[in-house]
Amino acid sequence: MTAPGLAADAAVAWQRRSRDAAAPPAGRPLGPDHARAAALTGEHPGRAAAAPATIVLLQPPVGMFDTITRNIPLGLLAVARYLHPRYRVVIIDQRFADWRARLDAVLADPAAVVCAGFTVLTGTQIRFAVATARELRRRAPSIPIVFGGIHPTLLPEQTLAEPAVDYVVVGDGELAFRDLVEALAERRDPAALSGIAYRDAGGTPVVTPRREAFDVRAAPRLPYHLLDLPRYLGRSAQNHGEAFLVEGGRGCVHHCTFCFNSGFHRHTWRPFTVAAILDQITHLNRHHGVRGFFVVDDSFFIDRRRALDFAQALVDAGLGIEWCAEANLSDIQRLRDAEWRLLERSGLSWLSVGVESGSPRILKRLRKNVRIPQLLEFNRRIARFDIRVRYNFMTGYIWDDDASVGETIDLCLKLTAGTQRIMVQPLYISTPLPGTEYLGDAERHGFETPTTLAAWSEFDPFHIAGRLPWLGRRRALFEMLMYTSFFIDAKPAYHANDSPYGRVIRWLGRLYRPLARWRFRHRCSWLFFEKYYFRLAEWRLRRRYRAHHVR
Ligand code: B12
Ligand code: SF4
Repeated sequence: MTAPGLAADAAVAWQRRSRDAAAPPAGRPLGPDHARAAALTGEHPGRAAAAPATIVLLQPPVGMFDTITRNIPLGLLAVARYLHPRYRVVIIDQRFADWRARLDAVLADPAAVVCAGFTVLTGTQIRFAVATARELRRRAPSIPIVFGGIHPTLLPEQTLAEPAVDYVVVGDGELAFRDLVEALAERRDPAALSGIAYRDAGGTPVVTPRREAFDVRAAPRLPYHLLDLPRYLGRSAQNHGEAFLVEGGRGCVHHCTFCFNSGFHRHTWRPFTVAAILDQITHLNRHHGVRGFFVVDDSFFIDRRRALDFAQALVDAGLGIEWCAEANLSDIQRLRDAEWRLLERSGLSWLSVGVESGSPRILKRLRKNVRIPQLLEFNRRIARFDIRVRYNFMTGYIWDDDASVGETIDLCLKLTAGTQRIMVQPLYISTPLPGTEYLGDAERHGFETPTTLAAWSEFDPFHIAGRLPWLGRRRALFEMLMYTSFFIDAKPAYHANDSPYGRVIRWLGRLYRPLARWRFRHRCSWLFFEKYYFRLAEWRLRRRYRAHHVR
């Protein structure tokens, strides 16, 4: 039998290990019989006496966002919760300069490594993940390489066309990856497992049936000690001082056509319990001094009762922390003033609300259930509370015309007028992403969907415009709106850090705001120097990557 999904060298190594399977080497996890024997002899069950086998998990850089934030690699930590302590789990974050030394240390004993796993979003992360996977394959051909996360889940076959990828974990990684690791460690053929993809003996990708969604209520606490936590404290991309990621729920019941949720979570939502979210927050606050949290849950307010119970629990716990969350307007506009006051008291300092366009016609196309009059009413109400709001907008939609762009510009300026607390997310150019209905719309309008993993690596909002045929000569307009929108409100003040460079940015941002708003309103691309600010940021980022030895 040939090992599925293993590239040639790795397959040879797998077969060699399979032959030796009867006597697992010291340091390897034990099969059930050995585990029983180990329990009898008083050894730690499931582990040999020597060092446990290693699973190495890699977080590649994300792209431009690395200039302002380093969120914890939550996806990797989530899968690690079922591996540790049975295995030695090493999480390597390539956004930090020491990643290569840490990888070298792991590779000093490649035979101890059961597999290497990468987390991969669509966009820049793919480039770094593939480059590192190829290097790993060259240096340690016996180590099976696994890709997981949103992009490989949505396009498993295409991901497997990359020779350096042996397996894809499809969907929630917790149990599927645990089973795959066990199979690899015990030299079993993983072909029978659900929730994975591999290449068969002939090299054809095989995607096994998807697993049932992971029951998040059963999830044990994350093994935070696997990370060097102080590195992740501080500024975040959420326009907020500190916004440490804590999971609050998975999926979303809404049907927005551009969102990964329909392909990945299939319109379902799985909430963590209030107790579980609070437990993570309390632990992080008490033991690691974290004071600001971002509750990752695309539908946090869909169950109003749970959201308010969470707020009450925070008030009762008296931790004095701040938190922020994402919200759908239709869910939060029902909240009463007393409920907003409770949320305010609980430390809710930020809300991120998806609006997406100022045009009712476009909103209908996107199946976004936002009504502009209700949005304006909400905006007036929320101003009474000490809660900041960031509205998310995009432009460059297939159906955007002069009128709809004008409606979006007007709405952004109206919502943010005369306040430091209300902001819009930069107006990124809408990107057709895998697994979305919008990608189908885009194809019907002449968009060429990438056919390789590598081609998807160019899909980030800063570099997508050239690929969207419907933008035509208006590309410059949409790029101008994207870059200028960074400066039309108080964003620079929130994003800039306390370094001398950050202080200059903050000061320049305040000075420039009226002019940026004027440019934005009048769609003026003349003397468009904002773009160079981002070119400079990109240049600084490239230098940093080079210094970190990430290609
Ligand atoms: C935090 C976050 C970020 C962070 C970085 C996240 C990271 N992983 O590095 C920052 C702020 C930097 C960021 C940036 C961007 N993001 Co973002 N972000 C998120 C957010 C809010 C939470 C991610 C998270 O931690 N989820 C919780 C964890 C537990 O889920 P998970 O990562 O999916 O992991 C599970 C599985 O996927 C799997 N898994 C994941 N990794 C691995 C690895 C292995 C080995 C295995 C086996 C399994 C596995 O197992 C995990 C547990 O079940 C999501 C929204 C969401 N609901 O997920 C958007 C989201 C991921 N972002 C998205 C986007 C579009 C962006 C941006 C392009 C935004 C923008 N407009 O500029 C940029 C990326 C820029 C670029 N491409 O160059 C999209 C991604 C769509 C896609 N096709 O990839 C999402 C889904 C938002 C959305 N609704 O569309 N983002
Ligand atoms: S409400 Fe937000 S998370 Fe839900 S489908 Fe729409 S865009 Fe996606």
